[in-house]
Amino acid sequence: MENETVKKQVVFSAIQPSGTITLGNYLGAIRNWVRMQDDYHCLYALADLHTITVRQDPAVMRQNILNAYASVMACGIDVDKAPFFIQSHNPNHSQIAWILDCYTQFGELSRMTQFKDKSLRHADNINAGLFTYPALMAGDILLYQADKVPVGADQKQHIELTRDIAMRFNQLYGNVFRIPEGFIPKDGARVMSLQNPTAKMSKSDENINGCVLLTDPDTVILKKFRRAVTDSEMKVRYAPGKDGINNLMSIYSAVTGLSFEQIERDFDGKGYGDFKTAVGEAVIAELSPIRKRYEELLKDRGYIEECYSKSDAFAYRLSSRTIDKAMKKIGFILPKK
Ligand code: ATP
Ligand code: LTN
Repeated sequence: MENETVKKQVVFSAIQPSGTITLGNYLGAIRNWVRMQDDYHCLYALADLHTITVRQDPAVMRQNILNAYASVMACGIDVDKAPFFIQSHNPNHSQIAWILDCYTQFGELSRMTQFKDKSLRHADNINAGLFTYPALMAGDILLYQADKVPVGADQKQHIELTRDIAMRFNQLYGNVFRIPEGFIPKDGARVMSLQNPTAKMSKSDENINGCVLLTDPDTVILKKFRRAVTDSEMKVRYAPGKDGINNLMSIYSAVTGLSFEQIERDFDGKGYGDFKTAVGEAVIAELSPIRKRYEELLKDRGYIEECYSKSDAFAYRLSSRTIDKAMKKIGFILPKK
């Protein structure tokens, strides 16, 4: 009874359809999206507007959007509890992004590590969108008055900036935006590449062996773990400098719930080969049912359309309240409804 009177907090997060969803995206973000569905008012988005900061092939992009939508659903999102919409279907996102651009400083955007990384990787196309990307992301979150934003550790800096923008706006105009907090998991917040364990596992990594995809068949997952780069010590223990083993232990701990001490005890006297196989099998146990649901969902385009259409409408209604309020406070005259 007491619980019913406590207002549920709002959760918002999004993922870019920039390629096939990875084990990193799942452990760092989507697994928490699913876990939070019952205890919060959750709302999730496919951040397709963000993906055009990097040049996309139109046909591939269309396919990526549908595939990413189906993948996230397959992880266990129930759109009746947690609407999952497509960002570009709600024009309030582009609208708020422009507004927030005017409340975000050049210096702040210049300090974003993701901007620095991506401009190095795409030196031939350092466009204005890549630079102002964090203001679009801030708008996504602030439109829904979110309290919590479940993301991986790499997004922490963007969430901090979102808070700063919201506080700056509120200071000028009163209480328009709720100040959100990042919600970063204890394990799995930063899954590293299996081939280069000092770099983040990423959808857009060229080295396909470093990256475990949600769509990889079981045999491929096992092969990728067996080939994972490790050190020459041959002892399963978590220690500075053992990036490869530390990453495998973090993944194993995130999927089995075992502590590092327990893992060290269980693999005492065993080699890396046994450990890599165990990690691969534990990941297969987690991902294989998701892949099967994903394959089923992809066959039902009508159902996918139904899910995003009702989510789009919900997101539009909810976000219109915030955008109207923000625009009025700034001094715009709203159109007659
Ligand atoms: P891209 O390679 O296109 O930059 P990405 O794989 O980094 O994409 P995003 O769509 O930017 O994925 O991120 C979606 C969510 O997944 C975010 O919450 C992000 O923090 C999380 N995430 C991404 N990579 C990892 C990772 N290696 N470990 C943990 N979480 C991650
Ligand atoms: N920038 C994010 C994706 C994203 C996002 C958001 C995450 C776009 N809008 C709003 C949380 C909240 C990324 O993961 N690279």
